[in-house]
Amino acid sequence: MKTTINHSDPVKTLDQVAGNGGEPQYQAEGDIPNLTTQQGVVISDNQNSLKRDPRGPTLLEDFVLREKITHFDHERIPERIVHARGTGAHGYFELTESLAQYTTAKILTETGVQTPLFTRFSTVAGNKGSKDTPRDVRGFAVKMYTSEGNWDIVGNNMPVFFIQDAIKFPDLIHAVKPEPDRGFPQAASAHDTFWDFVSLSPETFHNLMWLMSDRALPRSLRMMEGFGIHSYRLLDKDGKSTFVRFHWKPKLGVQSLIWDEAVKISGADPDYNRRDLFESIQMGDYPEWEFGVQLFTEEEADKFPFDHLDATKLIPEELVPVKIIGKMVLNRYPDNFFAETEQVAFCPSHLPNGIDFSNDPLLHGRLHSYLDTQLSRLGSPNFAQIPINAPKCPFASNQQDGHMQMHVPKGRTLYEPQSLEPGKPRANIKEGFKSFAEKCDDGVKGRIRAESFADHYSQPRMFYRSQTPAEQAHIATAFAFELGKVETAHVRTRTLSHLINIDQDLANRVATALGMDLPEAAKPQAPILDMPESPAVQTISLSPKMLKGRQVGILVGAGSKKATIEKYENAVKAAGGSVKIVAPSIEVKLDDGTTIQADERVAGAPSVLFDAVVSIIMPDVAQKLAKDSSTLDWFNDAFNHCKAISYCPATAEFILSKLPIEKDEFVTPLEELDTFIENAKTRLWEREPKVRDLA
Ligand code: HDE
Repeated sequence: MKTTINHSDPVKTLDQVAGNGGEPQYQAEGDIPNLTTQQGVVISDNQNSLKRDPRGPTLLEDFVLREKITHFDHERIPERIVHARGTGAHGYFELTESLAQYTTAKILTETGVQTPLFTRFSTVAGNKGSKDTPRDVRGFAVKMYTSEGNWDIVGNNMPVFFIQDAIKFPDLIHAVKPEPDRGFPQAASAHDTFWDFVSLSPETFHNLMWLMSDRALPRSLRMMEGFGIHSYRLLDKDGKSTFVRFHWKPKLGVQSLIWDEAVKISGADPDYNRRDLFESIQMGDYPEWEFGVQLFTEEEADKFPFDHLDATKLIPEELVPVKIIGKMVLNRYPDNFFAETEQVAFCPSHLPNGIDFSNDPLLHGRLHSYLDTQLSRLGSPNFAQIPINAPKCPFASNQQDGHMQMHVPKGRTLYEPQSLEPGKPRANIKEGFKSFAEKCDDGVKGRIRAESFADHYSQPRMFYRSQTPAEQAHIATAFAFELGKVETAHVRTRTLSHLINIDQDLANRVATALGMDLPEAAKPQAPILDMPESPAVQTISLSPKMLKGRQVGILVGAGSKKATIEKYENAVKAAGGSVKIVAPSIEVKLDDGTTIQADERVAGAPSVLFDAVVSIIMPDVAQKLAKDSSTLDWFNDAFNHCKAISYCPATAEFILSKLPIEKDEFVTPLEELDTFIENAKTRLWEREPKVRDLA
């Protein structure tokens, strides 16, 4: 609650220059610096172009106007082909347990050192201006500026990918992006071309299960797990290899939105996730993740009932536990979105000596793609010189010329070997990057998919069967929603034919919701296994019961009791949560005569933006608000989204009485503050089947 209201305008008084059509002039004065052209020439008038006569024409001679407009015309660069919409933050990585036994990479062996990093989160399908909360995979890309060169872990918030071979990637993306003839839908997989492609590519079904689950609707970027997905190698000083998969585990646990909530948030606040990241860093509540590794040998991998080189397979944490060895803290929001978040260039091929690639064919395609895409996005082979991309360790290469060289390199030679400049950098066989000396069997060249990649249903089955009943219902409902948007009947039927192989119950639920008969099951290419359940793939059980990171909306109005508002505010904050005050107006006079500034008007801050809601209003305000549909939605949605509601007598009498809100244990009167605080830490999932027709 902000109690001080300051009505004075902080902008300095402006000089009004007479005789200029009444247009005000904003002139530098005192300690305000001069505005200049890009060449440093001081600009005298930034409001009027140069004219032959006050009423025109405008003169071509006006270099100030032309420079300004020309720069403006070129202010956009191509957005990323995928992952166009994103946000990021600076922070650091700190190793807590050394992996010296497995690798020579200092970032994984020197404990206690804080390595600077930049992390960018993104959605995949939508364009740069799309919403934050579609049903989608989220990108989770981390660039660590290690003392031995940049290390980019370019991962996602799901541990598997849709396809096994890079050659299918352009088709996957063309299928999910807006359909080429009509140019829609934006940021949505719920359309024919996507389901047509995936139902013809059964390898996609494991990732589809994750996409239809709550993991595709993160409540906050701070509440997402991150996965490097592919197997990589760690190499020790003797060149011995250990396979590794990388994991980021959020300190706030994994928390998700409900689909109906996500849909409404996309209208109320399309920047929901990026605002949350910005605000949490501004508040000093720094997002944090543990860094973990799954380590395994080639011999162990040979015994897995799947091929770990196949990116559509996860390694169950119950089979190979995640060993926590470090942490990431994000503690600084970028100063400039374009310079940093937009220009950051991640490449899975950026890694220091001691870490190496596996033979995952999807990874190999990526090693080409990212460098290639930077050339067209950033427009120059010198993109590594942009501050956000530049290594923070010494670097020297013979790649010098090209667009936008920012340095002035010295010397006569630009080649190696050379003998004219003995002091110039050379390769170093001891410290330099070494690839794993892999023995290659006599193979047969060809466009071949390994037999060991043929099982497409066992892991999706494990995923579904590992979920809680609420999550299984969400998955089935999401399939029904998406397929409900598919116009072509045979695409829906084909999708059902795969779901039968995953789980009969799932297939039945989706078919019933669509009113369709089940077709014959698709023919599996390999036996389907009943793998042990893996609780680690759930969402709800990974959501800790806590208020930290969660936000409570308090509805107040004229005459509301200041002492009660403060009591609630303090209790929420003491439990680690944050508060936003919502009111019918921005300035609100309370019972003690003081005026406070609300954070939002009720019409601009629907309850979908909060994790729990409180209402402290007087009878006259309640009577008025009872006629306002956005206020009625405020309570109705909070109830339908299984949230805790704390109400005052006036709210109960004039508002709740009009709504189909059942007073269950999460709908409590104001006096029960402690109960509300406990409830606000979670959702009442048992309420969901009463308010929503789940598949
Ligand atoms: Fe990407 N991906 N990808 N991807 N990807 C890009 O690179 C690509 C894949 C991921 O915040 C592009 O700079 C191919 C898997 C993230 O800037 C592009 C294949 C995973 C980001 C590209 C994949 C990812 C990208 C577009 C199949 C998880 C955003 C812009 C072989 C492990 C990074 C860019 C950021 C971005 C290609 C598959 C994650 C076109 C060809 C698997 C997080 O190069």
